[in-house]
Amino acid sequence: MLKISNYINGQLVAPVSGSYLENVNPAEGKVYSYLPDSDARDVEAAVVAAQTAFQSWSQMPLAKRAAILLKIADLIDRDLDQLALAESVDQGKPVKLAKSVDIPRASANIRFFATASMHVAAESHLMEGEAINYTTRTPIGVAGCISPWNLPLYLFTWKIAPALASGCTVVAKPSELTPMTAFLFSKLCVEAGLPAGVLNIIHGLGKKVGQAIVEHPLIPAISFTGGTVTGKTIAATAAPMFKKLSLELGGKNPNIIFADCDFEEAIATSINSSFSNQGEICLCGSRILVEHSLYDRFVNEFIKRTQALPVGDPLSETTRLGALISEGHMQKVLSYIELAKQEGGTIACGGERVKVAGRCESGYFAAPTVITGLPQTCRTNQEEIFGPVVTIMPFDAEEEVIAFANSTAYGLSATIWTNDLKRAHRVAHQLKSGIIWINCWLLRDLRTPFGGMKQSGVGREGGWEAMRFFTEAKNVCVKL
Ligand code: TXE
Repeated sequence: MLKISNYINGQLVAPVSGSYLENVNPAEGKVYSYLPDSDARDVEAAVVAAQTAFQSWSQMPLAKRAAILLKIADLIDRDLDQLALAESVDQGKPVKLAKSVDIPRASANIRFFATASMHVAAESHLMEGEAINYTTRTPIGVAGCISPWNLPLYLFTWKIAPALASGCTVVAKPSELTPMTAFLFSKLCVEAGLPAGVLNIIHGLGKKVGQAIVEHPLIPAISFTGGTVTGKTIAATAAPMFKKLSLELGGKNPNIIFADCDFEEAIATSINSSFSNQGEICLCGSRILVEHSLYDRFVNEFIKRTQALPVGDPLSETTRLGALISEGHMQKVLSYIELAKQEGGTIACGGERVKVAGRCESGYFAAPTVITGLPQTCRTNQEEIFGPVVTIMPFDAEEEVIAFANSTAYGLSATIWTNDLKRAHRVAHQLKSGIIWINCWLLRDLRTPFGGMKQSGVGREGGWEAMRFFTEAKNVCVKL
């Protein structure tokens, strides 16, 4: 069976411990490869390599640095089919989704930041007749990038691309649940001629490898996407060391449907925003709030379409929902459905594990689930489930739905469906979320700030926000 390697100082290497962890194909519930069970020793070797490489990488002419990154992006496109298949097998998502979204986005991330780096300009502030200030932005050094399992290569590249494009070198850790595409990516880096040590990828557990990266005194910046609980641990470790932190955490996003919306668009997009990637996207709208006069019609149609969604083999072209990431995660999702029942909710459809015949009979599949009849304050409506489970609740007034939408500890994204232009802006302005979509969902311009308020995170990614994160500003004041 394939053994995945770490990527340190330009070489594909085994972990120092010599130990490996099992990597499971979630659609089959079977081990299909092994990944390094790395520890602080591997991280140390990676940091030494990254520090050594920093000197030349940070000083390389921008166009040359960008050319290497663009070459990597081209190689991702060349290997689209192979990478999409690997992502689907490793993660459980439909291969069709990996091919149309995950992998194209990975190369787009790299291209976006590689070219952006050539457009960076310094700021200058003139103090009339007195002095001139100019501000330089220099790469911060070795950046630590820790990414999750839901959109593996997509989010891995979203973090490392701005770091590398800014001139930082990187020690990165993909999720131990989805190491495969990062491993294939490391081979593409070798092929593209990325200088040794510029990017180092260490596989293994969060508590060992992730923690060692966060604790390392020579890594001054940590960019993390994952759960809010892990985010808190990382912040607690990094804050006393005065590290720069970018945290993209969970969400419990409201999807607000006013009665004057375009019904067909609202319903079709809401099906996507509820169940894409099995609901394992931090931006999924998990609380659907529908204006009373439209409520019955919306719920009936939503349930009908949810029941028609094909759940099954991720490798089938017709599958809309593949497998959940792990048995543990599937149990967590199912336990929230039980909780919803205890809290007085009605399971309008779904609510159970799905058994898929044949190759996938032991896979971790759950039916897309719609729950009604719950109060806003219950745990089901307050906690992130991160699976194919949505609740639908009615509302009467605009002020009421704004209060409902803002009632959780999270504040990542929100969607508003209405044809009333003034109301759309008014509501958007009052929602405590970092990302608002009006009459659309997941329409992403990579230049825009990306991130959440409250417990959904700290800082913003995207565009210049990300480039600024990986650089240090220095102001130079010259007396005239
Ligand atoms: O993620 P973790 P988990 C949410 C979702 C999910 C919950 C828990 O609700 O059910 O989080 O998922 C690394 N120091 N999201 O536990 O642990 C880990 O190895 C440093 C939302 O699987 O946050 C992995 O690489 N790193 C989310 C990464 O953190 C540590 C996407 C994320 O894993 C670490 C995923 C430590 N102490 C889950 N412990 C989103 N925002 O999109 C773990 N890691």
